[in-house]
Amino acid sequence: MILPEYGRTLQTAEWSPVIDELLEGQHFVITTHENSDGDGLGSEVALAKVLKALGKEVTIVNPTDVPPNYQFLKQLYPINLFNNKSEEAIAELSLCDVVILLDANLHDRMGSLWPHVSFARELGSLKIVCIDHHLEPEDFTDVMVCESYASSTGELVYGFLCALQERVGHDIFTPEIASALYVAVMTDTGSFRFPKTSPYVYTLAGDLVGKGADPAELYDRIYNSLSPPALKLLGAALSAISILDDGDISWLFISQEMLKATGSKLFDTDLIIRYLLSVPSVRIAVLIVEMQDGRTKASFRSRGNIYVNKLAQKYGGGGHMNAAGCLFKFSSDKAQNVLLEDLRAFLRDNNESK
Ligand SMILES: [Mn+2]
Repeated sequence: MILPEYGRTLQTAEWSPVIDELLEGQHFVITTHENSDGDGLGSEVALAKVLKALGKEVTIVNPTDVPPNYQFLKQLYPINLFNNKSEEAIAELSLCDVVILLDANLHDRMGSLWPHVSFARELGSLKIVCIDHHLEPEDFTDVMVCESYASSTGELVYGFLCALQERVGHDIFTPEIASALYVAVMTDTGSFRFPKTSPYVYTLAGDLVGKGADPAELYDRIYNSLSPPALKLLGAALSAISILDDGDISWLFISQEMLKATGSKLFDTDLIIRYLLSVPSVRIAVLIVEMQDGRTKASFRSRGNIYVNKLAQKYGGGGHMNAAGCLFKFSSDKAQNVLLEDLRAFLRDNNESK
C-alpha cells in the first residue's frame, strides 16, 4: 500500500487558480463541514480576516454550531449558524460570488447549506472553491485543492496565504490570523504528534508563534475546557470501553441515556475517542454514539497502515487513513451489529494484505 505523500508543500504557482478566484470575487461565504472542529473553524477565521482586509465582503456560515471550546474564535470573526429558516443566510448565499468550503471535500458535508448553495449556483455565476486534506475528493467544485499529505487544512491555508502574500506584495498575517491558523494546525495534529506532523509543520507553527500566536493560551482554551457534565461523561465512557479480539479492537458505545444521565451533549463525545487508542495493542478504535434523531454516529481511529476511511466509505462516510467517520441512518443496535461484523472482516482482509 502506498502511503500518502509526506511533507510536500505546494508551489506558489499551484495556488494560482485559487488566488485568481479569490482576488476576482467580491462577495464570499466561507463554510466548513457539519460538527465543525478546530481545523475547519481556525481556517475559516484566518481566511475570512485576510479576505476582509483585502476589501472583500466575507460571511462565515456553518451548518452546525461552534463547540464551546472554540467559541473564542468568534471574537476574532463572527461565525454564523445556518438554519433553513434564516432568510438572511439564504440571501447571503444568493448574493455571493464564491463559496469556499474548508476541511471537507464532499458536497453533503455542508449539511443543510448544500441545497441552497446548489440552488444559488444553478441560478447564477456562483463558484465553489474547496481547500481540504481528506482522501478521495468528490468532483463538484470549480477549484479544488485537496492534498492528503497535509496535516491539516490550516497547513494548506497557511501555504495559500504565503502565496497570496507574494501576489499582493504586502504582509497579510496579523497576530489574530496567526492564532486562528495555529488553532487549526494544533488541533488536527493532536498537538503536533500525529503521523503527518512533518518538519514543515513545526516550521510553520514556529512562524505562526513568531507572528503572534500564543501556544500556551490557545492550548489552555481548547483542551482545558471540559464542562462538569463532559467530565462526568468521560468517566462513564471510560468504564464502558470494551477491548475485543485479543486487544485488536477497542469499542465504545455512548447511548442517549448516558448523555442524559450526565447532562452532556453530542459534541462532548469528541474528546473521548483519543482514549480508545491508548492501549498499545489496539489497531482499530470505534466510538458509536446514539443521536437524538435516531441516527447513529460512528468514529474510527487506527494505528499504523490501516485505512479506516475505507471502512467509513462503505457507509457513505470518509476521512483519513487513521481517522474517519460515518453516519448511519438507523438505530445504534443495528449499527453496532453491522459494524462489528464488517470490522472483523476488514481487519482480517488487512492482515492478509500485509
Ligand atoms: Mn482537518
